[in-house]
Amino acid sequence: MAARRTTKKPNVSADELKQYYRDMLLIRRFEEKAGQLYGMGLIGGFCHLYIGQEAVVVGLEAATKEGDKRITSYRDHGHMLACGMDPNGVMAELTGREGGYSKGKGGSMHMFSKEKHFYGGHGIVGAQVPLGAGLAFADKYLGNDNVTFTYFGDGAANQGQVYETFNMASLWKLPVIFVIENNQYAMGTAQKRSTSTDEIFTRGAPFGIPGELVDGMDVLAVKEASEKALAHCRAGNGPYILEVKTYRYRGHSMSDPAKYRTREEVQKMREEKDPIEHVRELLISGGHATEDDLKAIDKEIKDIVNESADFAKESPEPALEELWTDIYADVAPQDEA
Ligand SMILES: Cc1ncc(C[n+]2csc(CCOP(=O)(O)OP(=O)(O)O)c2C)c(N)n1
Ligand SMILES: [Mg+2]
Repeated sequence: MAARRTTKKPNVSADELKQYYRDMLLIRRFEEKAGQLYGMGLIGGFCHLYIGQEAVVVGLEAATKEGDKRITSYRDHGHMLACGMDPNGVMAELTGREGGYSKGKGGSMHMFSKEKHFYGGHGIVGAQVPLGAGLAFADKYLGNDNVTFTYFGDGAANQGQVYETFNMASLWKLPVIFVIENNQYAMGTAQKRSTSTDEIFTRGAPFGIPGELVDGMDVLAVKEASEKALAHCRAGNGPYILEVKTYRYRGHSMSDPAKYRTREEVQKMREEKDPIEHVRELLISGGHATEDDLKAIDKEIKDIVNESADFAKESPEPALEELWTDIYADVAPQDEA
């Protein structure tokens, strides 16, 4: 492994560090498996992998409490796993099976979990941003101290509705953290070709929303930023922006050969900035884990992912009649059993 940046000493326990390793590895291996199943024709439609970006969601989730909410774009498998959704249900949704979170009718971009406060999964770029502010509005209205994480990409950050949302969120002091997952590309367009500034986190300034830049390849830096942003929101100070700089190793989606960047660029990131390798090094060099301990974790994760793939293959296709269910909300809530 090539030399990488140093980070300050971890200010978390060995157990927490191991948990981040486990959580990031679960996302990595899950996504690799999803890529394989896609290649085998078992997953169809759109499928956007999160490989490379794992430290973003794991670091942010590490500081949350029960009741906090999350909403994101189509690159959503990592967010679901990090908030505790069942890998079997996520994988089975990818293969379009009955055991999936949307009974096999939603696919990669359309899964939800009320229990884990995960509100999707949205295919329209930027659409989840005003919805995220709406979720935060509900919590403010109810008078609790929950916070909503509203994730979107560097490309989405150029959308008009983002700024309408910034305005209202600031005006109403909504408890929302806008997380800009800056993976430096919007489909095939590099940030410098599409975006007027390389400091997207400053774009809340005209609305009075503080923002900061975070190293998204360092789970500890992300967790620290999450704690600060959460404290700001829970204290009733309104929204906060975190621009989390990261990188996706794979193409935009499974159908993208990623010809707009060089292999060397990707390789360099993998070798010098990989977020999982980073925590592995901290664990070993700090004497918190041995190679054998990490091997045992790798095996544990592999088993979970293999089980999810088996479940996703064995779960039946949705019955034909299911085509006509879950479409219109024609039942008043009190009529539902
Ligand atoms: C309103 C809208 N315009 C265009 C698209 C096509 N599209 C899908 S993803 C994407 C790029 C978004 O990039 P970014 O926000 O950086 O997110 P990333 O894919 O990098 O996570 C585009 C243009 C879309 N889905 N919705
Ligand atoms: Mg992007």
